[in-house]
Amino acid sequence: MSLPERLFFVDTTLREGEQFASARFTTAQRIAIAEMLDAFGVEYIELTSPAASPQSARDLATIARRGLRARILTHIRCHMADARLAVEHGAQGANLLFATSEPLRTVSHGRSLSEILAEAKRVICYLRDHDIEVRFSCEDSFRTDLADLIRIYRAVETMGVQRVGLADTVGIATPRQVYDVVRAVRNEVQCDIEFHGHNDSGCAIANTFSAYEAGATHLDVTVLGIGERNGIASLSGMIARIASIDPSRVQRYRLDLLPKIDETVATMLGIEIPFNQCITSPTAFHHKAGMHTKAVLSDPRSYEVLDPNLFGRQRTIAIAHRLVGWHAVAERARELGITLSEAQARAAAARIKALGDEHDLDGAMIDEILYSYAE
Ligand code: AKG
Repeated sequence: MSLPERLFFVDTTLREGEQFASARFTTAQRIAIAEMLDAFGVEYIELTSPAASPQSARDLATIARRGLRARILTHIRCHMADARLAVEHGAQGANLLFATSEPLRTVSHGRSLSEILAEAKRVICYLRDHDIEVRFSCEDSFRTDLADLIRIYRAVETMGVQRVGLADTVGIATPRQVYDVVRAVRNEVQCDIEFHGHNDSGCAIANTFSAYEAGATHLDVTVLGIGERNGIASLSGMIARIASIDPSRVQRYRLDLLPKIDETVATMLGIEIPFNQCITSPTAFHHKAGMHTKAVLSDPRSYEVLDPNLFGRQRTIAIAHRLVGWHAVAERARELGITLSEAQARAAAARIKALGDEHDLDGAMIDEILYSYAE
């Protein structure tokens, strides 16, 4: 499968991620996160609006002045007041949003499409006059009428935006729907397309990937997928998704930094890296069942679509449990310098299985059993 060449990560850990339940990054933490993401190679770092709080405004200015390679964006409402703050605080780009779905228009601002476009024109022209890269996003795109979306995106393109954004704000979209909507927008505008997908129904990574396949160029991610409610697509998840199909698409990033980035942010948040996090979970490259360990010992590609070495990780083979297979037992014996015949390895595996039925096991117990066969 060949994947589109244009691929830009918009990391929004310092905006969407700050909306995660336990997030309250200090200035030093915000700088550390921005620097790690920059070293990793994300093309954009999105920061909380300077209108959100005084410290957010100061931190935007501080990070924008640091001379990072990544472009520093701020995420703002489509208001002149917010746009002025973005310019004053040195943002290089503004990610504008306006609620366009019927449910959000009703509870949020009550404006008509024509009023939305009139306001968008004022703000976009002001930002472009100040040489700010502009993206305009329809909040809750997937509950917005497709004809409305297209009308808005065509209009904002003529106003000079660099890209339009599609946001699955409530995590309701399916991968096929995302593909179809992005495709429809792709056919109507020439500018770049950004996608932002929430994980309420478990599709954030699949939807973001579907958007990419359909022509979205800019993919929103956060470290660990943190964000409002249960978050959006994670940086590690999107790297895993793309690398498992075509590693060349992500070879320009410092993939070996991913574990440190995830660990650092998890520590700042006071959480563990989730067990099901792609690439960086402690068990992401851990093999247990006998059938799996036998195959992986002979050729890791049998049960690994990603090479752990690419990410500075190592595979681990579990043997202290009742699902163990004799190949894994024989391999551990070899590591200990013990030569076992096949019959001995099978007998040792049978012993481990029987003990594993009775109680928990640990590595030291297994090694003791193996040494007993060596005598
Ligand atoms: C959302 O709609 O969930 C957002 O966080 C905003 C996304 C965007 O600006 O595209």
